[in-house]
Amino acid sequence: MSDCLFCRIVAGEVPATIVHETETTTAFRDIAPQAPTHVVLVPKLHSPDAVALAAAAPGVLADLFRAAGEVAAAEGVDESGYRLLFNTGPDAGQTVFHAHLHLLGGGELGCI
Ligand code: DGP
Repeated sequence: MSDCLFCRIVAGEVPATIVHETETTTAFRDIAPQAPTHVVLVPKLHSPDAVALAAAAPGVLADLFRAAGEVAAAEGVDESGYRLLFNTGPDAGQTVFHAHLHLLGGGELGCI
């Protein structure tokens, strides 16, 4: 989708600091980090949110979690711990309507 920001990052049309890439997933640093390590993992396939992605392509959703584990290890937060979350819909604070998994870590995170 040409008007989707994350599709444009995946396509290399919008610059981002890519930290990891697989056949189905691109991971890049969040532009407004909420933790010392804050990486956003997106499926290359456009889907508006995680639930829609689960319905359309569950294997790609699983790939996102697999890639998250690889990013956590590469970022050195796999032992200390990290948070994975999907904001789903406006009330949850979702601002980009292309499914994306936040990986937050690098320090103690507040409880939710
Ligand atoms: P959410 O609020 O869950 O929709 O998360 C969207 C995230 O995307 C938010 O944490 C900020 C990040 N973001 C928005 N625009 C850009 C951008 O142009 N580049 C990068 N790297 N991150 C972005």
